[in-house]
Amino acid sequence: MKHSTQDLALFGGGPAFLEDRRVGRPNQGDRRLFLDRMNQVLDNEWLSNMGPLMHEFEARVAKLAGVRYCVSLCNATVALQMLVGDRATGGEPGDEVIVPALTFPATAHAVRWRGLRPVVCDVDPVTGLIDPDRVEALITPRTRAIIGVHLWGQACDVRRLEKIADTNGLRLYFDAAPALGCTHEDTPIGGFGDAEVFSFHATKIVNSFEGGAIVTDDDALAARMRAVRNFGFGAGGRVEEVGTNGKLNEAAAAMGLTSLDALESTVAHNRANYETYRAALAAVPGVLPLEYDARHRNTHHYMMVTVDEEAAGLHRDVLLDVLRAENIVAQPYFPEAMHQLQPYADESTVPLPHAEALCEQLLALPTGPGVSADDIGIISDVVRAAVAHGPEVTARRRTETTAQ
Ligand code: T4K
Repeated sequence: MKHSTQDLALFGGGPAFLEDRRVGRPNQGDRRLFLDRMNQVLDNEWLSNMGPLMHEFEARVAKLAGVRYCVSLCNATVALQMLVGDRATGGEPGDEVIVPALTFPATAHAVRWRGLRPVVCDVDPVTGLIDPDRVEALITPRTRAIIGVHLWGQACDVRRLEKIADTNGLRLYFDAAPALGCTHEDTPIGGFGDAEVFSFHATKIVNSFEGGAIVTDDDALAARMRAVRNFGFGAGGRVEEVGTNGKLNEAAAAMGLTSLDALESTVAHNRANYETYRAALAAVPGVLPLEYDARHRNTHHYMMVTVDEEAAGLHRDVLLDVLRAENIVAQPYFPEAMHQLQPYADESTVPLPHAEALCEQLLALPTGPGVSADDIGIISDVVRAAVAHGPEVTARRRTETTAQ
């Protein structure tokens, strides 16, 4: 137990952990199964270009997402670029795509990469999800599409966004990078809008080292995306689209399948961790676990809290420093809103106060199968000790940082 500021590793105490506890540790599944699959890949001598494991992975992801088509890809950023660049999005350089202010930079980068202009929209102050009321106000004659992001596995207000897109003749895409296995009410995330995008990056709930997918029920779109990921070659072997190389290789698919095998046990562990954190942090003022709408299923892959500086007596970044010194590698997801990032800083003309406030407060704590209930007890104890001495910790941190 840590009682005083002296006990904190930041000020000379022994660290709570000798080995890091991290956000984003890969869910690798059963290593023996992965190695069996890798042997199969090597025996097949088929390493990339739409191999059998890639097809198996696509079929399983499509089933999980409740859609007809899964087009697997090398990562989610390329998937978003392909959708924004699709002819159904249309648009001339400088045309606009509405994106939320609170997301990973990839969402806006994909738009800019295709020569369109990301128009940044503020978010709901509690969920951090794109706010449909504000979306409507941003639509202009140059708007071509809306991209909603299912942040932390929470479903966007999909029905309202679908209505807005329909009424205004816009394409609607969802960046579902953090939301595989989550639902909107009883419907799996994957089938909303014109298409959704998953990420299978190493840090995601299902990982394929690097990987992504476009999922959709639109057969023509799926066919075009299959062509685009393979240099534009269509089903007949002729180049039909301006393409890229977005293929998912067989080693990635082997990991993806193995990680997918472990999904349900990972979710069960995450859910238990979430409840343990909630109980352990209940009496800590100002450090509030995000509460999720119980109508939707969340995989609890991210253990998000907000740190209210006034109530906790210390800023999120000071708590982050305290935790990291203890080898608790929390993450400030996200430290800056989209319009605060250098490439987009000149573009926003309206204030985005909700996203800006959340970027000062949000913190992801370690969870996942490698983090036990005992670990959470220790992590929460450090948080409690830091908050109990919030003003003193803040003052000492400031003095030490100034002296460095
Ligand atoms: N849209 C959204 C909404 C997204 O969140 C993302 C990705 C994308 C699109 C783009 O998807 P991809 O193109 O990547 O498929 C990480 C991930 O790199 C990024 O994929 C993810 N979002 C984002 C939320 O998290 P960083 O900058 O935090 O990564 P990094 O290197 O700091 O690692 C985070 C933690 O994970 C660290 O504690 C280390 C740990 N880690 C990481 C890797 C790679 C491991 O323990 N093992 C590993 O192999 O972005």
